[in-house]
Amino acid sequence: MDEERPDTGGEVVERTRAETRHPSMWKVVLLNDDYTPMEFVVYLLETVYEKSPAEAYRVMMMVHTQGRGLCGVYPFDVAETRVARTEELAQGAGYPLKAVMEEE
Ligand code: TYC
Repeated sequence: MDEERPDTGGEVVERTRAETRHPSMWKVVLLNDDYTPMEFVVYLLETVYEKSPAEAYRVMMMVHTQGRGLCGVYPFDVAETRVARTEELAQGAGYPLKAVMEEE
């Protein structure tokens, strides 16, 4: 018999253990390139990622100097939407800017 699912003789057994699993969170990480203007990256961080001007500048400089920087941590759908919006705006402006999602 399967130990995980004891034979209950057809009875429905209620689970009493609290459900402790929760949906994973996703990091949105912005990547550096040589072409996207710094002002555009700051604008994007302010509008798409709701950063203050100072925080947007800090994240932009982190990406510029370290190659990558954290924009935020979100549920999957929110992260996906922000990455898509980032690439839409960048592509529309003719810049190669990329953002990626990483599961926490
Ligand atoms: N490295 C770019 C430049 O010198 C600026 C930049 C910053 C580009 C952050 C992308 O995610 C980025 N113009």
